Amino acid sequence: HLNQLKEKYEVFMWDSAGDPMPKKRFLEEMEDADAALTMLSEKVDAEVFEAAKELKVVSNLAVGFDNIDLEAAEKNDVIIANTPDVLTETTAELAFTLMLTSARRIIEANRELESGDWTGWSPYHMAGTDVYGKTVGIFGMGAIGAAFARRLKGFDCRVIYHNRSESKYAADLDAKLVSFDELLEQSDFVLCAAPLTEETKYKFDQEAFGKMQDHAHFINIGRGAHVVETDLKKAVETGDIAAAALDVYDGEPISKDHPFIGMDNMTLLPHIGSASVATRDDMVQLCVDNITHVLEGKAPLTQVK
Ligand code: 8YV
Repeated sequence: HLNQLKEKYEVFMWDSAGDPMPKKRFLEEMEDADAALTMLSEKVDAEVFEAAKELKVVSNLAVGFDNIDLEAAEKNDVIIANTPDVLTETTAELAFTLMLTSARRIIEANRELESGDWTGWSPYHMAGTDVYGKTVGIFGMGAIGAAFARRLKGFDCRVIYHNRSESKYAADLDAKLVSFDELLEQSDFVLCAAPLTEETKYKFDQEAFGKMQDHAHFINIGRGAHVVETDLKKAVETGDIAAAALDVYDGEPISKDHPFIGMDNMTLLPHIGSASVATRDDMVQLCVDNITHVLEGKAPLTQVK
């Protein structure tokens, strides 16, 4: 896909698998750039928009765009595009994987086996909890939340959700809109699938975890900054909640010294929500198409409002 850009335009590429691009270098590269294809690791803030005099479009390889200062983009007349829809089912699958992994203590069980500590069978050995028939609360019933909820139907779950208002995605799902407190109090599993905004930032704090049931599992595929991580650690340690399953962290990547590492009732993944080969192909293609559309004077396919 990137070759399509190289055929038409002069392209500078930073190896994103290595160290993140230093801010100074980013600013230099952006000085005469017409377009930028960015990821979460690039903070596209007011300073970048001021420096990028030729910039017409920022095409973000993600559905989320909390790494981009939308106000500064608008002020500088730069179009922002993202990659919604193409990653919906893949990300919902990962959320489901996290929920089942946490419920059935898969990481803990695998650790036991691999460390040679599996000594025999007993009735409650590695006994987890069922998802079948449970109440599942979704914080952020957008496209991904709804795709997750559709999967819950096969598990005969009761689905409740919290949004600012009725979600257009919830109509055929038999999912009930509830207050944030009701979501916390009633759910056996809570999934955070919301976009990160000023309103949703650090929404899951000590008070929120305190309201959850002590057997409840918390799953996060949104953003790490939805959660006060020290509060989550305490909640899991003290038994305020049973377990957490996370794909995202407040400050990524995390190292092996992160306080969550090694905890039995934590399922931890390195932000791979949308990481299937087919979906990543689609995301990159959409990013490229969004750039070419704008540079050819057309509207991008998926513009951030
Ligand atoms: C991206 C994501 O892969 O879409 C999002 O918002 O978090 C992931 O799908 C990640 O942001 C890399 O840029």
